[in-house]
Amino acid sequence: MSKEWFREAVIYQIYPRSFKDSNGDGIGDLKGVLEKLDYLHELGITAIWFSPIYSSPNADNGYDISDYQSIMKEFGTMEDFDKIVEECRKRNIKVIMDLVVNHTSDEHKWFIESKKSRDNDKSDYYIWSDKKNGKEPNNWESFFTGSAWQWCEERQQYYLHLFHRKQPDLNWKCDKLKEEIFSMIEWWIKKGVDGFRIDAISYLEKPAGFPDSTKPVTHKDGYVMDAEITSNLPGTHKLINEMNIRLFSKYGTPTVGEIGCITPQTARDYVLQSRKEFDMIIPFILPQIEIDTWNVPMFKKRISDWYEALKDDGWWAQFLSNHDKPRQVSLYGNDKEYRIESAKMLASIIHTIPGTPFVYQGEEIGMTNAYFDNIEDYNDVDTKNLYYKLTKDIENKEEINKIFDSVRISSRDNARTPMQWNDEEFAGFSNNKPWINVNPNYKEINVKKALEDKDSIFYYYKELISIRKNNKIIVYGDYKEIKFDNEYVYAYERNYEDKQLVVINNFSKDNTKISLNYNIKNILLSNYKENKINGSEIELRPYESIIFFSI
Ligand code: TEU
Ligand code: CA
Repeated sequence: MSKEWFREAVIYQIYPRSFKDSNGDGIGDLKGVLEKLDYLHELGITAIWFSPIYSSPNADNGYDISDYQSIMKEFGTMEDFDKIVEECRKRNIKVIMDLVVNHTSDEHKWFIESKKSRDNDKSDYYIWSDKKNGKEPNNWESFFTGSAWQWCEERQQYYLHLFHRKQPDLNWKCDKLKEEIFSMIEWWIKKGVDGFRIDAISYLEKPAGFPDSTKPVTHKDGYVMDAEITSNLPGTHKLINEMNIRLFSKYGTPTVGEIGCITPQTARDYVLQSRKEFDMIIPFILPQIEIDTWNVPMFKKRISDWYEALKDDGWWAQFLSNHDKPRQVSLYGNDKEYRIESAKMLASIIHTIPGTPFVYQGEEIGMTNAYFDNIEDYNDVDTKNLYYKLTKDIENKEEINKIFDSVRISSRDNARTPMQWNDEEFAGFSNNKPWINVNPNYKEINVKKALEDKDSIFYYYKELISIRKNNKIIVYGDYKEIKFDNEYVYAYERNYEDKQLVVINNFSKDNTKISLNYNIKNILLSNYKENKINGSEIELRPYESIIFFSI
């Protein structure tokens, strides 16, 4: 495996809208990020990935881009961005941009032109189709519910939108469009960005003739959610390969592709180095859909399966949180009694299994799900559309509450509440009411408090990041799961050169005893002050995690 900075890195994701507001309009911005670079430097991260900061009408919080080469006005100016790059350089922090090229906003000038007629200059920049039997061309459902097709009066045709109706899909079969996107990417590379996280990139090519999905209809509106039908088609791989050769390899710019609908086997096509596509991918190891059904054995198995499939020549991102998922401590840990222990244990795992760890803002202080009481307090299009679709014809209050509970547990807003900087009003995020409410637990959970307490989750992350930097075994070592009778114990070896690292985690709030066939030579880190080790027997307490060298 070649030694590359992106494998050794720890990447911190900023969701700019919710990170820090510098001018009191309630919306996070780039000057706010500048204020906090020292904080990130203190944590020790190697790179920042910015969720989209381009001009956007915000139908999907910046993932609907109306101009790729300007900054969203709420976030600041291009000068602010250049200043961030400059200040990051001084602190040895790299800058990774989110690249959203499956779709644009319907307010992008290309779309405004394209929709005018069937024969304008940009008429084939998007995916247009006539009516079929007086209706949409097929039964595809958009990711955000409802038909994936939107009727356009002006052009008297439908356009395709796999996501929101304000996010029309680009037509990658059009060479002129492709060249425009490629030169836009080149422009950013020349501007000095160090890498790209590439959004929803497995859907570039759509199947010829737009066939109906044959999956069963699950809702009375008749549309079918079938991400597979537009995923991973040969033309998509061909385009990514071309992007790699003409841009990313040429300039040495690492990429991480966000791929939905993937198995460890199909992932190989995206990340084996010989394929020349991506340097790493974001696999949905435990995707949102499994919120209700995930369990520890499945968690362990996924990690082994991915490792086995990609270990020879591929690489991937490791994360449990991002802006589309619930907070990790709420989902996989225990955000009440054992919030601190379980947040630290989850961090131990992500930072010591193979792959590059991604930290989502606020995770390093153990921020939890939002648990708002009213649907009106949620902002996310996905959450709202789903709630209104599911409750549409239901009158029974109890049933509605049940639906609300399930929707709010998976809501993307859980991760989008403002960063909790201190215990002042609005959590120090802003001096005005933020665009989305602050999590009510900000007085208890905030950065100021974390920085004052040397046992905080923050310092545990800092230590993990530094351990990873100083021990190549964590980056390049082989991985092997260690099996115990107790399914809640998740343990593994990492082996590299003449060293062996062992990590043991108790994924449960119950104590348990295990007997171990390893010498404990040197404990690197644990989330408990003293471990209960007696000869070869270890008693693990709730969410206990121990990282040690055995050779
Ligand atoms: O998410 C992409 C996304 O959600 C799908 O590709 C995912 O694979 C699928 O739902 C799994 O079934 C990205 C962004 O992270 C998200 O915030 C945006 O809303 C979305 O793209 C559209 O740009
Ligand atoms: Ca602001």
